[in-house]
Amino acid sequence: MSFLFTPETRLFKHQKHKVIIVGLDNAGKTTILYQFSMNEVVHTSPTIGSNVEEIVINNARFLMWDIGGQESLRSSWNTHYTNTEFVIGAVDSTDRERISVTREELYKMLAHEDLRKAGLLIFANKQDVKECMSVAEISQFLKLTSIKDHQWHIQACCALTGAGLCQGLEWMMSRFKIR
Ligand SMILES: Nc1nc2c(ncn2[C@@H]2O[C@H](COP(=O)(O)OP(=O)(O)OP(=O)(O)O)[C@@H](O)[C@H]2O)c(=O)[nH]1
Ligand SMILES: [Mg+2]
Repeated sequence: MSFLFTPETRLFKHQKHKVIIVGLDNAGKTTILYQFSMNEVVHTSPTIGSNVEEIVINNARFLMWDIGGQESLRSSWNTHYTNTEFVIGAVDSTDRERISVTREELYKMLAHEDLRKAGLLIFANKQDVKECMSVAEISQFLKLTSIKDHQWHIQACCALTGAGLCQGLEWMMSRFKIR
């Protein structure tokens, strides 16, 4: 993945694009964040509150917020929404039991006024696990084709190896170019 990450430059110095990473607990959000920022897998424990990292990709600066996904924390996700340009929704592709909870949280979030203009990148994470849900299944469960008021994209990935993360970011970057 490292080809996307460039040393900090003075270009776009003042432009910081805010990205939030949300999803149910155990989806892999923190693992994704540190793959982006350090290009390695870190040992994680459930996030209480949030982690934030500044990441520079092709001279664009991103402030990426990884927000804890436990049930008791979800009602405060909205305190992070102001000025968010992109939402990364992390889905545990092995978690069939809670895909309907994911859907509920997704639509609650997308209805929020502060995210009206935000793009949505869904990472179907943990694709390394046998018999996980495919991108097509997750798209169907989440009814993604019904989303008309946000630009969205779903990408299969494995945060442990980093597979697919780059492609997701490339889609995100391509959206920035047209805005
Ligand atoms: N097999 C597999 N495990 C993963 C993958 N990504 C993350 N994990 C594991 O899933 C567990 C949870 O990952 P976290 O990144 O802590 O999950 P989180 O979404 O930040 O969870 P909260 O902070 O509780 O909201 C950890 O044991 C990770 O190592 C993946 O792609 N494949
Ligand atoms: Mg976490």
